[in-house]
Amino acid sequence: MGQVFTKLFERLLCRKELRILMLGLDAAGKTTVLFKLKLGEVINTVPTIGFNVDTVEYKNISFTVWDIGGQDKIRPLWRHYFHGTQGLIFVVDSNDRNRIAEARDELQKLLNEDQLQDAVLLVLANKQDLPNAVNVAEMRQQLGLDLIHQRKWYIQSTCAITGEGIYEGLQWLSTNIDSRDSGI
Ligand SMILES: Nc1nc2c(ncn2[C@@H]2O[C@H](COP(=O)(O)OP(=O)(O)OP(=O)(O)O)[C@@H](O)[C@H]2O)c(=O)[nH]1
Ligand SMILES: [Mg+2]
Repeated sequence: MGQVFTKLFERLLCRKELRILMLGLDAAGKTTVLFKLKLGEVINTVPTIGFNVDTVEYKNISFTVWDIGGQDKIRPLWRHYFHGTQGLIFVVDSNDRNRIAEARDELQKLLNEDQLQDAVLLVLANKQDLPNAVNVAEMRQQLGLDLIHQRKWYIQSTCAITGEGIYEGLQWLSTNIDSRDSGI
């Protein structure tokens, strides 16, 4: 009951709370994105075994971001975090040309998940600072994004180290998730 009132109150104040799930292959840069958003600085990351969760305030929106480790052995754990997801951020290492096909396969699996049917999709083509990085147009094609018609999606080029592009991504999420769908 208390929670219902809190949500009503937040709605009256036009505050939004969004649940965001951030996934992608290991070493794509997810944790770097999260730390950059939270602290505004780059922290040396170690591979995530399990998850990090943090709340990021941007404009009048509170993003609860779940960052789950991407190593192949722990990918089966991803599904435990699907419930209630309004926005999926899928991070890809644009410099890791050999694993773009693997990233595409994992993304396709996610898009087929029942619990993620209502989630909008933001792809971060990360590590754009590296000279061998695949550009956004190529990434979009290689991930098969143009074949997605049933959901809102967007691809943003980013460099998690400098933070370039990350806020543009949040901005897109904030305007494309209809918070009325979150229900009270
Ligand atoms: N050059 C460059 N390096 C990056 C960028 N983003 C992340 N990295 C580096 O890539 C490595 C992996 O980054 P993480 O953020 O730990 O990757 P992750 O996706 O959280 O990996 P898992 O936790 O194993 O799933 C680290 O050494 C980061 O410093 C980027 O935009 N550019
Ligand atoms: Mg990590």
